[in-house]
Amino acid sequence: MALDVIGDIHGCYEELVELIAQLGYIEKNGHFYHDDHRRLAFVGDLTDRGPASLRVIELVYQLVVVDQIAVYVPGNHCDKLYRYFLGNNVDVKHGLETTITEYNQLNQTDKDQIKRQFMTLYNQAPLYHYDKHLNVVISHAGILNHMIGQTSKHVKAFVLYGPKPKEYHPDGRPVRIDWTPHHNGETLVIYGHTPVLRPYISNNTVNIDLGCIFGNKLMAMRVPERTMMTVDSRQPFQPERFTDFEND
Ligand SMILES: [Mn+2]
Repeated sequence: MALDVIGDIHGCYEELVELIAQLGYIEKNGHFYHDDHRRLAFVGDLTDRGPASLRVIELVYQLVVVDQIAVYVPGNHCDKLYRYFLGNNVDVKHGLETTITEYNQLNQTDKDQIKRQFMTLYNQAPLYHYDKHLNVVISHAGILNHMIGQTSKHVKAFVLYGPKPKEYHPDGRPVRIDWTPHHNGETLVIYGHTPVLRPYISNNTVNIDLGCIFGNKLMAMRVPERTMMTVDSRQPFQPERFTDFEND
């Protein structure tokens, strides 16, 4: 079945709704469907930094768990929110504070519901999604060929965060490492995690995180067609947040 893979959303609910409609998904009587029986796939990082993280959780829960026309793999921001909801001691920063502020404004019933939806979504999610027929892997920060099929701690760290950083920017953010020169398989890898201004295509991998949260675009890549669809961000443009692997 054909897939429409969507990049990092980070609470950009309006852009997500627009993109899903543009892709041909229709809501009828509270349920989503597509005339051509296509399915959506999310590369993770649903929440944090953006204006409506909780509405994104509700919509993705609806698409994945209720209507079952989407697959979702977690991103590092999802993993952190999950650990927060488990009651673990996590730092409420790097964007998590916006999601928690939204959450704390809810009454207890709504809090319980959103938490239950997110935990269900996360618990049913694979670390990455491998579609044998399309020969594609959807993984938040990418994956190396030899890791496909594995779920070790090391693989989990890689699919959530990518390669371990060796350097940091002055503001503490890690300098992202390009792992794609080491991908040498036949399997197409679609991932996000590192905001780029244009889809970054390298060795049968595509980074589709066009940094909607930093004012660029929200993007979908359709497989097997390998065509792109984008909507413009409604957020302020922050050019310093984008990595340029091609010209680095
Ligand atoms: Mn992200």
